[in-house]
Amino acid sequence: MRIDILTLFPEMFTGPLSESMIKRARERGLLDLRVHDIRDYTRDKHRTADDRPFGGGPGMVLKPEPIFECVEAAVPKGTPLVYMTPQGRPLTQAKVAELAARESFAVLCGHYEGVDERVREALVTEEISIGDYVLTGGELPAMVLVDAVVRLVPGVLGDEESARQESFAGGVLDCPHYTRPEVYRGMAVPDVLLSGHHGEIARWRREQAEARTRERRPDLADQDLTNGHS
Ligand code: 4GX
Repeated sequence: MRIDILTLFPEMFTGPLSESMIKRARERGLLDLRVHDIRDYTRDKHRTADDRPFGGGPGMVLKPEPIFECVEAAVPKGTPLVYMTPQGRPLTQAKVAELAARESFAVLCGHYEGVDERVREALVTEEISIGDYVLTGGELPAMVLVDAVVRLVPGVLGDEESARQESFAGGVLDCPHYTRPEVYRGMAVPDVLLSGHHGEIARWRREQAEARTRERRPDLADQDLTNGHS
């Protein structure tokens, strides 16, 4: 899978996307991640990427020219371009799965008050929000999106993890987990997990997951995406 990132702050991506799972995916050739500095596509001597809004008001707006030129020079023709913004559709695991099934996409990270509307009209194919709160830029949202998508690319996770992730896709939260010791600071592991009765253990986990979902995420519980399974 190829992912192109367009940003004014390319250094932000070096840490998080060069560790752990994403690092291994890149090393193994499963992920071709390319980060482009929008400022490299400016043509004036001050490398100006933003300007004041027409009509007045606070803040700055990303200029169209460097973004158009970056897309045209660095991203293959026809590649979908996602714009990260609080005005976008809320990100869901279903959307993550849809993106993971594509061979490539690009992500534009806005800053300041956003991008010139002509970029959205002419270049952006979909707008995605990672939640109802306001960050300083689209870089962290882009990293969240890439991380969620890349872990669904075949071969990135081991078998165990791949099986586990189906649980949330089914709309139910995870059950509690325990490891040794059996008692820690007076807190004991539930007996059923030590019983060796696999049927009872599976039932306990399912009940715990359902109770948590009802209590913490009644919105998910009501959706019932499981179609009667699990
Ligand atoms: N989920 N941000 C975008 C620039 C901006 C400002 C105003 C459009 C209008 C965010 C989020 C997010 C911060 C990214 C502001 N763009 N992105 N940026 N929440 O908060 O995706």
